Amino acid sequence: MALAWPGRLWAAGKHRILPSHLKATDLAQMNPKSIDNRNLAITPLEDFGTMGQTDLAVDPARWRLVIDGAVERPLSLSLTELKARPVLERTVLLICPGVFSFNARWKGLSLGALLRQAEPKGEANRVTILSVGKKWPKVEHFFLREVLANEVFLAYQVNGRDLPRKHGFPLRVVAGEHYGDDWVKYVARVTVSAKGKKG
Ligand SMILES: Nc1nc2c(c(=O)[nH]1)N[C@H]1C(S)=C(S)[C@@H](COP(=O)(O)O)O[C@H]1N2
Ligand SMILES: [Mo]
Repeated sequence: MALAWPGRLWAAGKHRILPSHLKATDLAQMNPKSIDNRNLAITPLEDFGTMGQTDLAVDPARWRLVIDGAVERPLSLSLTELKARPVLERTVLLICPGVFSFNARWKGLSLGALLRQAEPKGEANRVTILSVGKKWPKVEHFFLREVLANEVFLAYQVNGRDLPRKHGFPLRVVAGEHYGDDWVKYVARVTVSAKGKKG
């Protein structure tokens, strides 16, 4: 047992390790940058909340993940190709601020490794992730450095099941240091660029 005093919040760098008696679904008021979920139980799938788009139908046989922008070698990969890559599996807490939270086991792959394969150009420092939907895709920006460090990755399974449609089938962002808003569902495209600032 790591916790000698039940209920005490220990400092782990800037992240407080939350005690195991806290329920992952009661943490919607917390800031993901300040907490550590290592002692929390996994939330069952039926207790997950959803936010925003929940009903996009993606045909996995036609879907591709495109990597483009400031890279030497743009990539286009099928779901089968992505699932053949080394697996990245982590328990990460999602917080939709003030609305819901849940702790899940996400299984997928390293976007950082994909980007290394695509070879970002020297000046590149930003990664933009877009969802499917030609007219109004969801668009979120990350630092290249956090993607290369696997702080941001891509998941095709949650709690041992293929990602349900409402949670972004076939592929979504997992970004434990970010609020849920940045966890793009129905990912289609990753564009690398060089910008002075995030956003
Ligand atoms: N494509 C897309 N991704 C999205 C959204 C959306 O509306 N469209 N909503 C975001 C928000 S605000 C949150 S909190 C999380 C919620 O993920 P969930 O619906 O799987 O719980 O998805 C994020 N990703
Ligand atoms: Mo959200």
